[in-house]
Amino acid sequence: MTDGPEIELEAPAPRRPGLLRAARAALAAAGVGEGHLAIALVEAHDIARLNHEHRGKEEPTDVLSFPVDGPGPTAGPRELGDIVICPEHTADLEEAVVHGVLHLCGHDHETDAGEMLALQSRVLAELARSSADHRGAPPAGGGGGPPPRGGWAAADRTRRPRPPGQRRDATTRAGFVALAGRPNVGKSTLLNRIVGTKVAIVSPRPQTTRRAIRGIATGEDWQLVLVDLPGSQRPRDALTERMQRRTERELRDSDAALVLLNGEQAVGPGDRFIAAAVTAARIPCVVAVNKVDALDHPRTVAALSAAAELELPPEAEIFPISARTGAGVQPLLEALVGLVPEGPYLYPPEEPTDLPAEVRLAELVREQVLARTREELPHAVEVEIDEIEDRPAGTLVVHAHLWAESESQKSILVGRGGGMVRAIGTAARGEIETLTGRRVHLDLTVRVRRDWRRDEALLDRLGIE
Ligand SMILES: Nc1nc2c(ncn2[C@@H]2O[C@H](COP(=O)(O)OP(=O)(O)OP(=O)(O)O)[C@@H](O)[C@H]2O)c(=O)[nH]1
Ligand SMILES: [Mg+2]
Repeated sequence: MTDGPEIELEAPAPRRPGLLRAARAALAAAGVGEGHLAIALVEAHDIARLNHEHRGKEEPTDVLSFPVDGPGPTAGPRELGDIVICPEHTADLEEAVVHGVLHLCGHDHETDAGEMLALQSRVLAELARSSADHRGAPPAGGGGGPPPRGGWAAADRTRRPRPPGQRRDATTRAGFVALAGRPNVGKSTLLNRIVGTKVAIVSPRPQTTRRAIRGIATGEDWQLVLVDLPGSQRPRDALTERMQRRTERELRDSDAALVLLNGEQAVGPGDRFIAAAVTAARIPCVVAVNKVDALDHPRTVAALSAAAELELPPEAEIFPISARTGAGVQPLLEALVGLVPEGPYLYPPEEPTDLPAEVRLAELVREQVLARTREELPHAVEVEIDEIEDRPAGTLVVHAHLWAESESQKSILVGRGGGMVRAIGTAARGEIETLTGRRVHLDLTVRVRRDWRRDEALLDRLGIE
């Protein structure tokens, strides 16, 4: 028995699932059923250095392959080697992955009689066909045309916006959109509204979102992967430092950004800081002024003109919206679709998020903690799912625990006679049942771990990158 080849993708977030698919297809085409390889996406100066060291060429290039084990017998699964790709110098990342993988598998287009490039074309055509099938798009005419190009690296930022639902040929648009905004402006509420289901938890407390949560919205011919960023703020500990670093990284790696403002509050230094970060990331952006349901007309007008004062690229449009009621969200969505590049879908259209099940469930429990606690306590609690048991009778048994930072926090969370933890458990169980459509038994325990927010190993384990 084999689990198939193991592929490590060392790409700056967000994840690039299409690259793994391309690597698997190329391995299968080369007849490699087992082995390990790594793919790294790097900056131009890194690939230029490698190109110089290994090939004596001074300039950056698109892809380099470093095979390890040859096709002969090995003691264990084959160590295929590494592929290094520079997206900045690559027109088609999928093609680069397939090219690199075929090299690692022992093919060489410089010495063969055209076999490697023929195999590469076949793999790419097959990938294009399967992603068209996946989307339910009509098959490419006659099947003989060139495979469509992948859309990640070749983002053309000058395209005119095109409203969703309006099909043009068989092309699709897809991309990552970073939701940037101060804590509590309504980023998670908006993400859930656009995705159509609860992916990110919401609370009246600032800094509710700790991880960059991706929500996937798919229309007839577009897909937006919305990255719900933790609200930007001054880093105070390892946890908030990670949240901040994550924000900067996600912004750099996104195709577009949405700067969200809270219409109920004046534009402040936090908003200006975010505007500067978005401008520095040099990605197209739009601005949305949220919570206009709570504003009268003059206040809405004032909030919109304050938004126009932010230092953002002049083409950034401004939209008044209410994430809570949905007002104004459709035109905003259409503008966002216009900002992402043409290209194939990045995730299966039926998936609303790429969050692992454990994290989604843990967040639903944490949402109930946030709803019931005050002051410092909401920030002092994290939830970890220990185990999810799938009972044959159809019940899902979820074992989880709440981390608190001190005994006194623990006793608040447990509550008199266990009342608080029971209330959290009952409400969270309802949410988990709604999400999974299963009967759920939730087993919650409260534990103390001093300074968990500074505990890098625990943060790793909790998936807070
Ligand atoms: N009135 C009104 N309230 C809203 C709207 N959108 C969000 N809220 C409320 O604002 C609060 C914060 O919403 P979240 O979606 O958690 O905000 P966030 O920006 O994700 O916050 P962090 O994760 O802490 O950065 C919640 O109480 C929401 O119910 C809106 O359109 N109108
Ligand atoms: Mg949030």
